[in-house]
Amino acid sequence: MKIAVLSDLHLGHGGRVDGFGHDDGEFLTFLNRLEADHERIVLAGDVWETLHSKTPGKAARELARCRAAHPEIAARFELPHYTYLHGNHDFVAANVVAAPDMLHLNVDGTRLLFMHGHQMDWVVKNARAFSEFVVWLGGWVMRLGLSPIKRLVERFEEVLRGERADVPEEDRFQLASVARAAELGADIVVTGHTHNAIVAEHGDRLFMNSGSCSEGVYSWLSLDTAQGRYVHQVGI
Ligand SMILES: [Mn+2]
Repeated sequence: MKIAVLSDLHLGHGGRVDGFGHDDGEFLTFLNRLEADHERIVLAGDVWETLHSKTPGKAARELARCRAAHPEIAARFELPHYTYLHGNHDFVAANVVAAPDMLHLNVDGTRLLFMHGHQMDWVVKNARAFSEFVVWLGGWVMRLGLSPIKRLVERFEEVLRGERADVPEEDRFQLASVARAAELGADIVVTGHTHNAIVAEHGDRLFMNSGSCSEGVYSWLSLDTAQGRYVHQVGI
């Protein structure tokens, strides 16, 4: 089976705080190509940016607003080709559209585990209200056009998560994901969340991160269980 994975689109309500950064029509063309070549497309969380309202705590209303700002993409994601898992920026989708936080698949003898990845992020796990507040502040940083501050905060978050892109065996986020895969009996664990695309072997298990399909970059994963081909792709 061929499965494509996209995450961290951060589709917003339009304007300056919308980090999606793709033309909707062009993005639909990209989705057409993915659909033609993959039997299933997993949307691995942070699809919608529901934490960037002007005043905090309006996630459900914000989800509706984001969907209204990108109506064709919202409709496309409803099709049976797609499986939507929620992330921490669209946590509210768990309640509003019953988006689960994990997907297990067992195909061609390979056991796959998909999840956004906030489950392995201690800041989100232990201080969700605080992390949502930081994201909300980030919305104002974007509104005010302070991108160096945004990059600084992102770097700080990478350090908190213990990411080590250069040394997978010391990357705490990857290790926690692989440990979760071992617990749940999966051979391959697929996440998003960090916005850092990676395919890394950890013993007999494989860690994959789809990166972020936002800010004009087409970052995605292609999993071919029949061929045993698991790759990160950039571009249409
Ligand atoms: Mn996330």
